[in-house]
Amino acid sequence: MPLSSRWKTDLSSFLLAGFALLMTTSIAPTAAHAADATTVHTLIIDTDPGADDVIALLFAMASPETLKIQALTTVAGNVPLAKTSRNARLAREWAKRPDIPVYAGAPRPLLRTPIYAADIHGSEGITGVKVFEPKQPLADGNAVDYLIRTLRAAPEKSVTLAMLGPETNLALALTQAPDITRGLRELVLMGGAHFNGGNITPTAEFNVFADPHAAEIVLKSGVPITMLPLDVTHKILTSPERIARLRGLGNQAGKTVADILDAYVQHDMQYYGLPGGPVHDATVIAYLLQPSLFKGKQVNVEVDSREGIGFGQTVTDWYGGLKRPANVNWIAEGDAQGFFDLLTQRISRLP
Ligand SMILES: [Ca+2]
Repeated sequence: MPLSSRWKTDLSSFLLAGFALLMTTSIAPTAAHAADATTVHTLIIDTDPGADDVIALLFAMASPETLKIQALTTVAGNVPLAKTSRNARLAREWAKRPDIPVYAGAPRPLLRTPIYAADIHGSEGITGVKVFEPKQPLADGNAVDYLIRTLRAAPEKSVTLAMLGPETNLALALTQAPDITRGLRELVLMGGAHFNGGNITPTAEFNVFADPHAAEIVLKSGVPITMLPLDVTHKILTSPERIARLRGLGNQAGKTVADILDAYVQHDMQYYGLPGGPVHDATVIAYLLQPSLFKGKQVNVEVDSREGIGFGQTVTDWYGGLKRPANVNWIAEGDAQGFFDLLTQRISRLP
């Protein structure tokens, strides 16, 4: 190798090393992004309804003073995309929020074979209630394009993205337009499992397992991330009294949520031997509304995206043994009664 080209190689290695160092440094969030109870969020909700998604969406749409919802974006997950999109529109209709557009996004994961969860959420994706075709259609255009366009136009660090399904839409947006991280304030996502173990394999949680490659892209994005994993959602369980309070509100939404929960929690109570069922995605909304209900820790989280027994596992370095930069505020504890009090109070506002 001539001297000049060797020098060039050394220079590019040096530059690459510098870039890698910069990237590593930028992964660490600048601060714990736990918002306080009065924080107003400009919010996009990415979702795959899903019984618990529908409850989360009603919860969020009933909180307009805190959550300025710009759009719902849908993704294939619990059921195929046409049904998750229909269910998001149903939730919008039930909450009487025609002002919120619904954009359909990715119909399948990045690389893996699509999987669904009809055994938990029913073939229509919502348990315990009759589904129908809502009046208001989808918004024109694709959710991925919507995310890119909106985040590019947004002021720096202004948009919170709540993610309630597989993370395919944001992964596609980040791949096509890496600059969109600038517009993001925080990602708050339901996903992953560490202390609890998985719910789709012994180690993997459904949202991450349904698209591990997308989760890997999102976790490496450098955007501040809060994750609500099974570790916390399996501690916030329904009880007959908690469901009865929702049913007793006297409005249609309270009855709908109670009907969905009565059917939805049966599988998990039986399978895990729990005294009640988790309402996974709704914890994301509770965290946005009242973060003091939750406790977590800044840790390094990586995804096993190799097909094998650990496929889709979130490898959560709770004790910091790997000495890698923290990229996630990992929520491990939550106030179950506080969660159900807040949910019930907000659902009472709906028709
Ligand atoms: Ca979901």
